[in-house]
Amino acid sequence: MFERILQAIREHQTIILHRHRSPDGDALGSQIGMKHIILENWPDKRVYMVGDPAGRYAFMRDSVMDEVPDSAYADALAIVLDTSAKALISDDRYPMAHETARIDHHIFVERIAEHEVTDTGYESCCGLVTQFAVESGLRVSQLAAESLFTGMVTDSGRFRYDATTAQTFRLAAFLMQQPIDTNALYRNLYASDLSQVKLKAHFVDKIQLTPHGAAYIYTTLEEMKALNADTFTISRGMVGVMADIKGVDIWVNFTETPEGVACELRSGEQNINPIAVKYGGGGHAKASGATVPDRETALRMLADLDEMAGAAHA
Ligand SMILES: [Mn+2]
Repeated sequence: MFERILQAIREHQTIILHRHRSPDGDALGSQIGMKHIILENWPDKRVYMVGDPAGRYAFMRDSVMDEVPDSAYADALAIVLDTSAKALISDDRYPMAHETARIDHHIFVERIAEHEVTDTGYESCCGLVTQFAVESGLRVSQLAAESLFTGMVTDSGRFRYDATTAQTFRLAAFLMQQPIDTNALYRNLYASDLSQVKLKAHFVDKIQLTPHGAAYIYTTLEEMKALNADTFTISRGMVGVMADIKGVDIWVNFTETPEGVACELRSGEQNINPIAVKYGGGGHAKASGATVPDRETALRMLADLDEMAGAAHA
């Protein structure tokens, strides 16, 4: 499945790795993992990682991005990882590359590159990159294994989400042949400061229900200013406080930002992706996101989610 990408890597001396903006563990893990797979097997190639900073995943080793001049693209292969749409790619210079490739596990939105491997059967892009290494008979260094394992853990919700399959565990087992300090990893990923625990308590208190039992939280720009927190911490970071509530299958976190209202949609059973797509977003069947222009639009999305929750009960 990866023959064309493997060939493209062989044919290029410079490889530039892209992924989506506001990177999560899977975006960074696949980027760092791919970099170190290439360097382990072709030590004389130049491999660069580009994009916005690692943020809360800065604990990951080698997660600092490279400064790459435009001129580096001329002879390069650009590989876009873990990204479903062009607009989401961090560092939009990838079309300047001599050749382009993409590896992704999101629901297909549009073609991005010349050589594409997209497969929603994988819980994470890191799983796909691991499969690439296994299938191609490539050596995987300890750092690559640790990075890829991190992305598998974060995108599978600690091996809990539906997308977790026998294949997930088979590839995780392959990576675990290298020494990976899972205690340190899980502490870095899931231990919270007391202030974060208190922030969660505040958001638990804000949970509301629609008539048909969809849960939601709405945070205004004024509240955001008072909280002095970034959008990611609130939008992605707090949507989880609504998970695992009995009788609630659909939940959404609305966060006002200067650019619009960030919407994080989640579900336990239903496919909420079409509603995210209807409002210009995307993602997965049970975890999607969108940014809508204003509160009125956000409330229309909430009405759609409420209707879906109602139809499920009927
Ligand atoms: Mn991913």
